[in-house]
Amino acid sequence: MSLPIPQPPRIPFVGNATLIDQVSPLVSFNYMAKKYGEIYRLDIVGTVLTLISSHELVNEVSNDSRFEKRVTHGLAEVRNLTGDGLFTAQPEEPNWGIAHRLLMPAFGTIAVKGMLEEMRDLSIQLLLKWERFGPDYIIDPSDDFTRVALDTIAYCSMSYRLNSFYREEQPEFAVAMADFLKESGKRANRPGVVQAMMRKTNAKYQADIKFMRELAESIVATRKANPVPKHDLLDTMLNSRDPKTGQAMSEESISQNLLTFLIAGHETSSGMYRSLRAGMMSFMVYYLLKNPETMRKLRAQVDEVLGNRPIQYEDFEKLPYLIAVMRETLRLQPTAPARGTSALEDTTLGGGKYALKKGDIIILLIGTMQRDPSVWGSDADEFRPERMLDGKFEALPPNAWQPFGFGARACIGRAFAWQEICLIIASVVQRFDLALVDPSYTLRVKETLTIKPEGLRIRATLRNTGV
Ligand code: MNH
Repeated sequence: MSLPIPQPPRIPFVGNATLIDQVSPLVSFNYMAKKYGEIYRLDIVGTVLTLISSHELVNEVSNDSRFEKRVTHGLAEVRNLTGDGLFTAQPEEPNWGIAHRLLMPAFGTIAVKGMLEEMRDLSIQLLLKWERFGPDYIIDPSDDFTRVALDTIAYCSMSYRLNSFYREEQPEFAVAMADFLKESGKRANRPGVVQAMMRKTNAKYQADIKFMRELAESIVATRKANPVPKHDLLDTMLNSRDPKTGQAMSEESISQNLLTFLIAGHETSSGMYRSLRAGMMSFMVYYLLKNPETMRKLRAQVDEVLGNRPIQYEDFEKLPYLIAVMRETLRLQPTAPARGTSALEDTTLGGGKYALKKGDIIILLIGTMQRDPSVWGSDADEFRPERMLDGKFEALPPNAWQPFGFGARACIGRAFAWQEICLIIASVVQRFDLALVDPSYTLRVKETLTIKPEGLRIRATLRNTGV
């Protein structure tokens, strides 16, 4: 006999929809996980979600032979732009397999190593900005990290310069993307009749899609007409073949995937376009400034390995403390804090305890899971990179740390993000003394599960090291 899955009381027609905060749904989801436990159900205007948050259940669901990603709700609306591109493809769509097999090597560590100098080009723009504005300038780290992250992916994927550091405002493209994503989320919660009447909103939505599509298509067309010896992701997509079927990617699929790279490394909970990497780097800076002993250890390692020369690929493996800080930051603040999957057949969870039906949608609350005391102990909420040092990290139970998703549909950009963040944070620590503008600044409880440290402001003073 299976146990009933807890569910808050329902209201006619809307079900449990009113329990979800419109600005930060994850705050509500995690609050309910505390109240109802490791598994609970919500009915959102007729769509039933099963939310899980313990390590045991997340580990069980992380199994490609029993569960698979299904693109529903807001993500299904994102298909209006990216179609069956990697991130928004349904598992049975053939273009997913073609793009996945063809692109895996292009996102592997060897290929990403070849992008180091392109990444450095953009990281230097950030370093120079902080240096030239000087120690009195108040930095919004999340803003400048967004500039560097967005420009880096546009440059490395299609050799396109967004030049965010040379403008006050976000590039037009980033604004269109943010508006598109925000509207996609809203559309998912609107009845069709209401949607049809919103003529102005719909026209703006279509215009944003058209603008982004045309930009991507023109970049592809220009490259096709004038082949240049650039080994970027666009080059790979135009010139490689799927090793399994021998097929090339269609031009449409190439455009959709270029746009996918800009979306998939992005978060949707703030109104702005913000990269997951920008969020992660901002949280790293926050934790380093709040934990001076950690900052001291990191600085000592960076100084010892790099001295005053620019970081090289070979240095990354000599900075295990930096890696531990990155892992621990993504544990406490996974910038993609939830993912969805679905049951392939009728099944049970927790050793027969909970019954699931084929097709049931399961939301994995990764942020809560990565603080499960049964894995992380009683200091699970504390920032302690020592627990992530080599050896200890490898000895963790499977899927206890899962900020990049799982299995076939796991993040393809992981090595890319990792290298870029190593490069930027090591260079920042090497070059600057950082300080909080308001030393009493703390992450507000309500915001710990949103994506960026709201209101974080810092100053950067050039160190006297000759770098
Ligand atoms: Mn990324 C999928 C997290 C950076 C491109 N990414 C995922 C998933 C998570 C994730 C979680 C799984 C989503 C799901 O199950 O529905 N990604 C991250 C994080 C960072 C990140 C935490 C940075 C930090 N991702 C990037 C970057 C790129 C990228 C950078 C592109 C260059 N991610 C992807 C793509 C997918 C993905 C593409 C979809 C892969 C697939 O389904 O085949």
